[in-house]
Amino acid sequence: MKYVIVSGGVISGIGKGVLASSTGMLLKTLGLRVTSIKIDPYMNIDAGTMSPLEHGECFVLNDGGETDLDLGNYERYLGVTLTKDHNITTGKIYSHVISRERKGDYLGKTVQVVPHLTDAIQDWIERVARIPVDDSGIEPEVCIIELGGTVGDIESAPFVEALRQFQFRVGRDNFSLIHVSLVPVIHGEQKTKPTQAAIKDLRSLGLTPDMIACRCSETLDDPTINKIAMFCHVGPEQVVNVHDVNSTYHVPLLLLEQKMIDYLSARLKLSEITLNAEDKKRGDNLLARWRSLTTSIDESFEVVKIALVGKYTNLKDSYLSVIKSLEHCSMRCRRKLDIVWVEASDLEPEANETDKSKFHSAWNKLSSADGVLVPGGFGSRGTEGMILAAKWARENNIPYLGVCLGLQVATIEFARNVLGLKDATSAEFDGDSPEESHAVLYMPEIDKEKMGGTMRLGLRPTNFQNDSEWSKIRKLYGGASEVHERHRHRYEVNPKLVEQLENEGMIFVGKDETGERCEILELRNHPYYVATQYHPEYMSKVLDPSKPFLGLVAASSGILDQVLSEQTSFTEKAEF
Ligand SMILES: *[C@@H]1O[C@H](CO)[C@@H](O)[C@H](O)[C@H]1NC(C)=O
Ligand SMILES: *[C@@H]1O[C@H](CO)[C@@H](O)[C@H](O)[C@H]1NC(C)=O
Ligand SMILES: *[C@@H]1O[C@H](CO)[C@@H](O)[C@H](O)[C@H]1NC(C)=O
Ligand SMILES: *[C@@H]1O[C@H](CO)[C@@H](O)[C@H](O)[C@H]1NC(C)=O
Ligand SMILES: *[C@H]1O[C@H](CO)[C@@H](O)[C@H](O)[C@H]1NC(C)=O
Repeated sequence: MKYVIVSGGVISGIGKGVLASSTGMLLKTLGLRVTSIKIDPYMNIDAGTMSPLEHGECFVLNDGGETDLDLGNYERYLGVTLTKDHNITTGKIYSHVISRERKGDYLGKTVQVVPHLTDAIQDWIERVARIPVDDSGIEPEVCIIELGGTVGDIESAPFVEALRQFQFRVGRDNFSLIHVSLVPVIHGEQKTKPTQAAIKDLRSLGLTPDMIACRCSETLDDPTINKIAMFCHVGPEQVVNVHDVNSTYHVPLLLLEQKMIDYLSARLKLSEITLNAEDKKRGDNLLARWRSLTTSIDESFEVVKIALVGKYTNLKDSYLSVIKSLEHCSMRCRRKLDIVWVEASDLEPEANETDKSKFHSAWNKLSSADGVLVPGGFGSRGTEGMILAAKWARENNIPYLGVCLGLQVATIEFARNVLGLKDATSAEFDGDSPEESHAVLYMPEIDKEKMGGTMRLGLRPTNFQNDSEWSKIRKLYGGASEVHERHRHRYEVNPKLVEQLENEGMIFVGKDETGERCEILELRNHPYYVATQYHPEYMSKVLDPSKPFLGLVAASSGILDQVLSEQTSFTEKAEF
């Protein structure tokens, strides 16, 4: 196992995650199997209880783990499936050590940060790195470890110390470190001081950078590179220039141009790993597809405009996977993506009274979009606005995709305006509403009293129903009879209403394995009106976009028929 550590200095939020996943993706093009681990130096044990307002979206894994959105980045770039063990938080590690101490595993010794905590971190890394992350079930050969935060923080100190020891545990040929730094441009001059200071901090903690990746708004000048090399005690070929590019999908090619892989390859003696011809071919194929993808970004000029109707639309991080899925699909459809953010509550009639300009601008944005997306969410604020958006899309033949809450509002809208059940609502929006008005109800098997861990989480199967051959969403899935997607919900469509809804043309084409729980709905006489109870965005990959999203973007671009005819059989999975 070869380990590539990606750490950061100067400030956080300079694209360490993108750099780490791009490096992993490039190593994959050599034919290697790559996995990744994210270290988060915060005390929370998991991200499920963290506010999306503060922390961005909560990402859900196959095994139901709710994690930080960075793990999503790795899944999307590397085409892998990670588990909840692939993120290490300070809280998790401490609680692991403390519970071992309680069990008496340390035989009465004084339990300390060094060596007990640092050993626990190293053991954890070694164990998790070996977990197979793709369909082959083969142990990966390279593990990318992203160390969150910045080196030198109090928070990350135990992890830095653990990594320092780890380089000796695994040996020099098996450990390399990429440090991401920032080169600010002030009055037209590229400043290297922050980078010098960051590298000094790193060295004083016992870690030596193999590569220094410099984030800069512009291309680094040669004198800057030489200066960094000289003051940081590395060769100029070890300074990588990561300037701003058209999109983050261009970063792997930027790194490739700078021969980063050649350097890493020599440094880690990657050529000693024996690969069969098939793996090599898969790597070449991956590189070719990535190249054509980035050209398609540069060459798409026609715009597709998708209205995203949600709440807190000013906090775009809380919809990160949704945005990424839309990006993947628009690249596939060769369109430039324009997301119009519509605050759902601004669509409600009350907004017409309180703030006319917001109300009009929200409706203006909604009605000028090519397609409408209502993503998942919790709580009741803005749901009336989402219901109005679903109605707009249904009545005006505008492509619509509803995810989770988006499926529930579509059902309520249909129940109210087509079935004439004027009081239809969800048990979530109004707890005091009479039971017979519940088009959406609390999942019966779930205990209402406990808040944490009571959701239906993770990968679950959905079966397409008999007589659903006409369904566009089924065709998008290559005519599959069963699909597996990730869930995160507490409420579901009332099964008692299904027959009535279906008689009027809202067909539940996908249900869970019991045949009771509604998973996918689709309108028969509509260009594209699909909603899913699961969250398809969590499994979207750069080179293998999520199908329900692909349908939305293709229908909104007017090329759904073309995409449907190209859709390969489900068994023939995209080669990653
Ligand atoms: C790297 O790891 C391999 C196998 O895990 C081991 O045999 C080798 O000695 C290590 N390299 C060094 C320089 O320690
Ligand atoms: C960025 O995109 C433009 C067109 O949109 C293209 O001409 C240019 O070459 C791209 N730049 C890079 C670095 O790919
Ligand atoms: C908004 O309110 C005005 C009166 O204040 C009313 O004339 C108008 O019809 C309302 N617009 C909509 C779309 O409800
Ligand atoms: C579809 O029909 C077949 C045979 O009629 C039956 O065995 C199967 O259970 C049905 N599947 C579903 C999902 O209803
Ligand atoms: C990662 O997060 C999940 C849930 O968010 C948690 O259950 C798991 O223990 C975490 N893994 C580590 C290694 O901290």
